[in-house]
Amino acid sequence: VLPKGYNSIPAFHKKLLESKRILAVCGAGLSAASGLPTFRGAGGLWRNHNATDLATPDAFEDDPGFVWLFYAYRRHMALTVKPNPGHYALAALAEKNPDFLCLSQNVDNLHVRAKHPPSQLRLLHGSLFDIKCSNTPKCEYIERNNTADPFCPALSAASEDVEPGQTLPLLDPKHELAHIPASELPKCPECKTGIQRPGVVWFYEPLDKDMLDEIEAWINEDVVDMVLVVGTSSVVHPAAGYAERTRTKGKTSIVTVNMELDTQSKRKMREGDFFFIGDAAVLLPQLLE
Ligand code: BJW
Repeated sequence: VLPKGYNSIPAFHKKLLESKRILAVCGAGLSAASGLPTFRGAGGLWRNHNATDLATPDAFEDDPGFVWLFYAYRRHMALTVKPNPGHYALAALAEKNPDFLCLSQNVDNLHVRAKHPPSQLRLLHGSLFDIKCSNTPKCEYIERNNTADPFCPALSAASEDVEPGQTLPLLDPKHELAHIPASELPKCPECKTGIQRPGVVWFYEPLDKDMLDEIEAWINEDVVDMVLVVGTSSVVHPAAGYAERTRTKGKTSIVTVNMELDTQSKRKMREGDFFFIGDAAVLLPQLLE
């Protein structure tokens, strides 16, 4: 049974006015209205591969050229689209409330482009525009905000523009791709042995320890009055655990904004929680105005 008033905007506004410390945990659904696909569900296939299967160190080791094409295409797309009203609403909340911290799993740089204050934003899974060395953590090379598009000549197929209504050959699984050998990918300028790779966090890789410590300290500093869980399937850890872990003696209100109300979320909801079903780009401006 859903709590009474779980989707009441006036009741939410009352709680928001009373809330001092607010945490947000965002996922791919926030950027969906900007035109970027999510990971799971219908949009999560890339050339017949599950996007999540390509986001692993093993996939990169097996075929760095192919995995790089996936990331080079996502870099190109992220540069092509714009932040949406949902990103701007979160950035405006951060400007208004210094006690608001936004944790985002998104690597698309759209929070940054919406001018979200950096001190109130933590990019849990890194950024498509950071470049690391594949010898990480042994080699600590990192280059921030590299927006080269194409990233290197061998990856130019990912940055082609096509006429509206046409499919980019790269995205058509029937179109065979030439194998890109590792020798055609840029080498790390520091250790000179590894190849460069996207500065994102793949499965089984640790998140940045200092960032995790900072988040932990923020959560433990005082009661968190509200957690906004926006456009995420909440299956990937540690991101998926923050909302429930932040609850203190029933005081914390967990507010979910998602296209779908799934059974697990239904089960977890308590009195005082909210669930708004719909597009985060439409709902967040209404909720946070
Ligand atoms: C809309 C919408 C609209 C659509 N409006 N909504 C504890 C328990 C169990 C497992 C683990 C655990 N701790 C660690 C693990 C292992 C693993 C993990 O979590 N596995 C689970 C899948 C079981 N975690 C890790 O490996 C992490 N590392 C780690 O913890 O290291 C230490 C360690 C390792 C191993 C064991 C134990 C400890 C690293 C996780 C890195 C995840 N990386 C990726 C790729 C990043 C790079 C890239 O972008 O390519 O991150 S995977 C992918 O999933 C990506 C996303 O950020 C992440 C989350 O996806 P997200 O954002 O939720 O997207 P979707 O598509 O799943 O959902 C979209 C949602 O939006 C849906 O709900 C839609 O309905 C909704 N929606 N349109 C509003 N318009």
